[in-house]
Amino acid sequence: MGNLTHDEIQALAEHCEKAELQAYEITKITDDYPQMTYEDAFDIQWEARRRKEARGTKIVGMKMGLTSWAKMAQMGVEQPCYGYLADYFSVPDGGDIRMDELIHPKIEAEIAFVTKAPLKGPGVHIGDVLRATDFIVPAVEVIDSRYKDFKFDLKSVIADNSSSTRFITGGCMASLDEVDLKTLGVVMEINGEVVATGAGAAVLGHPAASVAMLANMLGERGEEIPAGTFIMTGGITAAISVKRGDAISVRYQGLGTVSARFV
Ligand code: OOG
Ligand code: MG
Repeated sequence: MGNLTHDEIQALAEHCEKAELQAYEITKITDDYPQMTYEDAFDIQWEARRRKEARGTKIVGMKMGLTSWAKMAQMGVEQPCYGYLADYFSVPDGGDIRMDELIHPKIEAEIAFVTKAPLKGPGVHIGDVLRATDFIVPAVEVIDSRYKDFKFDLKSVIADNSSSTRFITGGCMASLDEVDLKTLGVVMEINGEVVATGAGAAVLGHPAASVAMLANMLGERGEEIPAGTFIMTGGITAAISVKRGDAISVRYQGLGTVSARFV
């Protein structure tokens, strides 16, 4: 059920997307629209996505967020959310990320899936996801909530495309029988210093559960995950703030290193 009008959805999508494109802070939407529902929040996210596609931007994948206890505790939110990834979010491994295009970025170590068969909820489970997975790759997500001081509630963050802004994909892929995603370890370093460590099971017990949840959440809107979709399953550890000049590198057990520099 939605409580906002069509015009309010349009205006709020423009409001959030402008803050993203021009890198400025806004206050959380529920302050001004306390009656906003989850359906309204997703309508705002999908409207911003539609606006981007209408300008020729390509959607290149999806992400789940707030899928680990570390992240849920850090943000004070107890439910996962999803967002889309646009073509210009993608940064090559070893590349530069421009601080002047962002507000207050943080980095997250994630496992990404690439599918080979469609997944459509409701009722999608881990078994379906494992069967539909082509391969996995390591990824680092850069999040940049448009909300002041990263302070939001779940509805507001959904409307803001779940804080999505940049991502870096590693070049080392694995099939699911080559890795144990529950015990797969990650070590995050900034300027050579270890800042966070974790293992895949932090993400809903198994990162494939995150893909299943995405399929089921999309199913509620009649949408599916098409074959060939790149999906980031959510930060394994808490997100770590970065500043200009930082060199980041995340090591994934058996899957190499993903690195970037904030300039
Ligand atoms: C929301 C996005 C969280 C993740 O991997 O948990 C996210 C936020 O914390 O700003 O991408
Ligand atoms: Mg993330």
